[in-house]
Amino acid sequence: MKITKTALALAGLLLMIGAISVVEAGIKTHGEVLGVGTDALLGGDLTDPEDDGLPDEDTNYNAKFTASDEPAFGGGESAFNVFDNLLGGGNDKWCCGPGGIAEGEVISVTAEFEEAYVLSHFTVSSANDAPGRDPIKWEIHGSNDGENFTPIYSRDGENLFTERLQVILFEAGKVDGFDVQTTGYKFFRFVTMKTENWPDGAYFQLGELEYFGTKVADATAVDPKSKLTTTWGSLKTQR
Ligand SMILES: [Ca+2]
Ligand SMILES: [Ca+2]
Ligand SMILES: [Ca+2]
Ligand SMILES: [Ca+2]
Repeated sequence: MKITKTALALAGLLLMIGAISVVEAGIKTHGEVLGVGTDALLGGDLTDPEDDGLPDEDTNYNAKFTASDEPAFGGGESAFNVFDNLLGGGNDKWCCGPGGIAEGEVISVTAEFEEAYVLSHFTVSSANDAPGRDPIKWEIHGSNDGENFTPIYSRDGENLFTERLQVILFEAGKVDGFDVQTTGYKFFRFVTMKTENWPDGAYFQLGELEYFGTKVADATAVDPKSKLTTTWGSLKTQR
């Protein structure tokens, strides 16, 4: 009887541990849908805390931007439209890549800040048309020299977007694969490796990116592990 009771208690304990594990695992998500359209954006992100950046020119932004393709605001579906605080077609989005994404090729856009920030959360938004152009394999990287980049979050799977112009929030510690950050970075890069259309047409589009974080006092601090991780150079040579 005593053994049975002990066994039952043990079984109960194991069930409890199992249930807690499931609950803990359940907390981790692939991101939280905030809604659809410009109004669903959080606003005031690090690239433009005042939300006063001009939608079609590089004025009033608090970061320097670079991109692997179409590095401009406005004048077309240019790369920096992912920072213009707007969700819509045309000059509100970045489309459509240099004729699509070939195998081993990447499409990237980078925001450089004067000081380092520890990334706490970010939003990624789909653009207005074909879901097949949405990034399905993509990563957020951080760097302090613009050359050595450390992956912060990697996504490779089914399309997360269920609607057009949809805003999805990724919070450190709450999203599977996006741990609470301890290293600050001056550069944040969004890299797309694959869309659903790949390899047939393989066009790409993205509506908006928002980065949020806390300023680091020592901006020169570089995580030594970053030297062991993927660099832009090695990504390029894989082409
Ligand atoms: Ca501004
Ligand atoms: Ca913004
Ligand atoms: Ca624009
Ligand atoms: Ca935009």
